[in-house]
Amino acid sequence: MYTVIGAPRNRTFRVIWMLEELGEAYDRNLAKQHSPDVLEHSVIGKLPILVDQGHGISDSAAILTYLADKHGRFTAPAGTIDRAKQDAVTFQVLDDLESIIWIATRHGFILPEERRCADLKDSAKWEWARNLQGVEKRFKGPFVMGDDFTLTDILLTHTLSWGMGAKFPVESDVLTDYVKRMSERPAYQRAVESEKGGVAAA
Ligand SMILES: N[C@@H](CCC(=O)N[C@@H](CS)C(=O)NCC(=O)O)C(=O)O
Repeated sequence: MYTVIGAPRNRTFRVIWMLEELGEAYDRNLAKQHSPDVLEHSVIGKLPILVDQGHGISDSAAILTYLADKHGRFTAPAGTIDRAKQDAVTFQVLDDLESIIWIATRHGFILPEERRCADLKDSAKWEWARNLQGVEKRFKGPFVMGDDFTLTDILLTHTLSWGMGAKFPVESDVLTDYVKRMSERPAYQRAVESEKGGVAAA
């Protein structure tokens, strides 16, 4: 039984979705960032944390990779060319999309007011739109890496949805259709329900 630490409606969703895809049992601790339960497992205090056998693992992409490798599903095997290509797209999503939306979010309402740059959003939106083109160029379909659903689909779908929610347009029929298809997956829907109730599933 895994434990997922993380209040709802943030990157914790990625971990819940992965566990639902795997059909693995988990319970949830809805602790907030920098709370004692989080700091017990990660000195940087960020969410999410996966606790497995008493060990806390931080960083959503690392957690997804760990779970995929451990269960031998939703990833190309480590040490293969296919895995190197999958990792490259994973880092592209983190570098080119997540970093943009995350900096805009921080400057929107997270940083102390005196540290926020009010005019950053326009530039971030321009860069987001430009970088989406790069993601679309690499998108194979029906999943981002081709025929198989991988952890990179979880990262990409969550990041695109995050952007759409923050009014960062996704002007690509391929990618909007993709997000729609991914969000119709039963495991995604169960993760949404878990987020609403904040209780364990599977
Ligand atoms: N790269 C990390 C980022 C984690 C992160 O920044 N989480 C946010 C919530 S989604 C957080 O805990 N923020 C608190 C902080 O930045 O101190 C991941 O993907 O898990």
